Amino acid sequence: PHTIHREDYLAPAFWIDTVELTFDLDPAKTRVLNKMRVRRNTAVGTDLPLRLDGEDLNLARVLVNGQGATFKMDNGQLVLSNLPVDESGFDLEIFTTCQPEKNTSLSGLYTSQGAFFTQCEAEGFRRITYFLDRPDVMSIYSVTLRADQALYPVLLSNGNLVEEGALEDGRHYAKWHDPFKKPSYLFALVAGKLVAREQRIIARNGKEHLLQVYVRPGDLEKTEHAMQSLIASIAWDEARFGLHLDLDRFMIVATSDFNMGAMENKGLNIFNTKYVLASQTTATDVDFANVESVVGHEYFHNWTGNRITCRDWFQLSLKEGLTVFRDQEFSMDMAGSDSARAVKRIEDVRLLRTNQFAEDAGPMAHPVRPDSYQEINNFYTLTIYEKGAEVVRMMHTLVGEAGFRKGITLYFERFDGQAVTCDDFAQAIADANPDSALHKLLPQFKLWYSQAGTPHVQATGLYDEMAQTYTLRLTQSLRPTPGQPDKQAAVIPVKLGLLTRSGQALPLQLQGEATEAQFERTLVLSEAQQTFTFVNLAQAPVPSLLRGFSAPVVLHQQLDEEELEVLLEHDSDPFNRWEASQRWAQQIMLNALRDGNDAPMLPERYLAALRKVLNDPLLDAAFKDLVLTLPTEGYIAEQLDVVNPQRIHAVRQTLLSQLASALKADWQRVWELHNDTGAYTPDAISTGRRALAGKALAMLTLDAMHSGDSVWPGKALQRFKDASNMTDRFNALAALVSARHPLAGNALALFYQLFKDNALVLDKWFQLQASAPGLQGDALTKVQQLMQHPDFTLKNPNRARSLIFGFTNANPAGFHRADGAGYQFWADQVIALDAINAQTAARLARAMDAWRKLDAPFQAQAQTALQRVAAHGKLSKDVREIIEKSLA
Ligand code: BAL
Ligand code: ZN
Repeated sequence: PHTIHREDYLAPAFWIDTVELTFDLDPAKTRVLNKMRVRRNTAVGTDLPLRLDGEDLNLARVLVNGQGATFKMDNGQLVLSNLPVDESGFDLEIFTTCQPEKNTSLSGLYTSQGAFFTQCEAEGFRRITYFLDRPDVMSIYSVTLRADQALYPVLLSNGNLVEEGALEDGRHYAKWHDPFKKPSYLFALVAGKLVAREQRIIARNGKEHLLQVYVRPGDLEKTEHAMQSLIASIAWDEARFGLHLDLDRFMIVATSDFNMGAMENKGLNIFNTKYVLASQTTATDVDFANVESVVGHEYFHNWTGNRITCRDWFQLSLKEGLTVFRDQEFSMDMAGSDSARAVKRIEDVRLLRTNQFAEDAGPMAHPVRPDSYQEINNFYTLTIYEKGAEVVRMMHTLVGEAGFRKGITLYFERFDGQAVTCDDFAQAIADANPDSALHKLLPQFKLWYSQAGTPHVQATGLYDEMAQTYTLRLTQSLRPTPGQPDKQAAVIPVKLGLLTRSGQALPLQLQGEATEAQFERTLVLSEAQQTFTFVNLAQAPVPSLLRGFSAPVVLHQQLDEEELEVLLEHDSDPFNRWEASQRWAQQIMLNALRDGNDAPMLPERYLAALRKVLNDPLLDAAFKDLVLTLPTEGYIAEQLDVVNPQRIHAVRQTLLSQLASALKADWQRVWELHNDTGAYTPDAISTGRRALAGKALAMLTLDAMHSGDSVWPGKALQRFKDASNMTDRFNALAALVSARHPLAGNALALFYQLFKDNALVLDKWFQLQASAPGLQGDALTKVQQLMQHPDFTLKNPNRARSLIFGFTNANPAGFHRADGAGYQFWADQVIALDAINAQTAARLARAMDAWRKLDAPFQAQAQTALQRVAAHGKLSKDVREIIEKSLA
């Protein structure tokens, strides 16, 4: 397989200034006429050939300045030589056809439920026409769509509609023009029977815009939340960053067949239905929050991604890390209170620490700005997105909110309309803040872009009673990752506070500093080891380090029960309050695993602390829910060098049962206080109440399985039947299923009957069963039965993900079997899916990333399954890259 290296970047040999595309849309054979104005980039050379990318295209004609041209095909590329040597440019016309209905890869032009959609990022445009399919070639697009009027009444592309009308034979056309130059990956078209929710808005600058959310007829009433989220996103970007909507018209279109969550095509965002459709009876609170965040994310790309794009795909995090940071901040601002912001931060950190840290520790570890890849689609990763967002967040921390905004302004002053690099971004933020630590340490800070892996920080504190000082020693280290044996010290902002044993904040005065009471500050760790001495402390403090998770590192710290209790009860930083509960539970679980004890007991002190949280009238329900959630099995596995998933599961289940029984009276009180949420609104407070009520119901149902009580399972079933919203209904169903209660079977059957016509709800039904322990028999058998269900298909990514990934990624105890049957199932599905949709198959392939850390019987079985996939004759390069890196 061919590896592409960042170091080999060369500017394009030609520019394509304008593109006129004419599509005759037909599912079996679509004709594409592509007229380009091409100009040589003489800075690169005057004799280089023009090499155009193409894939799965039938080529009919190539004309240069209207004349038939000679060309050759080389490795799939169309190569034209003997082109004009100067910059005056020439007309290039290419006529091709493609077969959208045969395109199951969902990349390029494809059909879904009788409509046409495109997905061009990263390299899908080459499946539509021959082109310089790279992000640094930016062009002005004019697009004419022609199609049968009855079958495809709606014809959409980027930009503004300039003309539409009827043609012969029942066909019609629409012409679109996008006034902004863009790379090919942002091209889009949609054609089909769709309806739109519309809203006209007036922006702060007085300009009117038309907003549209297109869906299939019947789904219109589920688009209000997406529209409101879009309006809120527009207002937020104006208010927070001074970035306004630059288009007359902004469209979102939903499709049920989509590889990603959504795509930020200029003016024509295409979304997975999962992130558009939401109604209280079909979508959970989590779905509502996801719609808001993904609508925001794609909208924010309009500036960070579209107006300024990436020079090459190695710079992907330039737009993704920054845009995730922006959507995280948007969701926090929308959530409102400090406590609700902290809840969002905790959720983001949980995802990062469980999944991105695992990526950093596995065979696919790569820097935020990778150095090489075989298949770029494999690099739409948590590292690029979530760790990339943390890198931006650290810059934000180092320069402050006002400084960050200045940096963003400078970034657009310098680079609007260009394709640039991560270096360009960091330089702009630093240059706008010349007095900042970021500016001073910029070259070293940028190691966050080039070094893979998660730094570990060891913190030790020493209190000197005589001197009344507290010396904090911070030591950092970073393990080797594939291709990077030696690592350098990173720049790590450590936000911290010090507390008394009774929970009061202590003033933070460093040795040698003038007295000035600060109760929170950010230390910058930039050497392998540094010590910081705080003075004037009359008692030994309890350190609250890495507040708000100020850097994406693993923090090692010895905290005893008393210290954890102080932090959990009193820390002014809600993130670290939550973190104290997690550290405590984690210590209990890791000790049990280390000691070979599958039935540990939760200490009374820990239970008492949790009880206090649960009954604290000042804390939000959402926060309580998070504190009362034990670290996941995946997170615990992350902490271990040798992983036995069955033992982790056993230990966690034991503790969960104890949490259920020891706090039973509290759970009952919580349920009584929170189970009536009134009229449905997806705001942070109501969402938190429903989450906590759901947790209480799950705990009480679980406890009933042990105590033999039938009251709570009965209440769960009743709630399942009566619920007026999907969150409550689904939580009740999940309570029965997770507890493996006999009532679960009937409830699942009823759920199916109620929602069998709603694809997104059926996905939940598949996912819940796949991720639960088997109700009767083992989980794998259940999954295999569900594969035979008439509603199951591998061709729809959402459905495949819900059932197969729901099992391989969310059901460790079901998946990791000593007999290897789970891994063999995985291998079968990777191979089957790869023949249909390589991108989705490659995602599934990654379910085995951590196989080398598995305990002996699992590891050998996993290796056998991986080797079987590797030996398969017809693997896509997507899957091959993942499997080969896994086995390397
Ligand atoms: N650019 C791919 C989808 C997204 O990150 O928005
Ligand atoms: Zn994005």
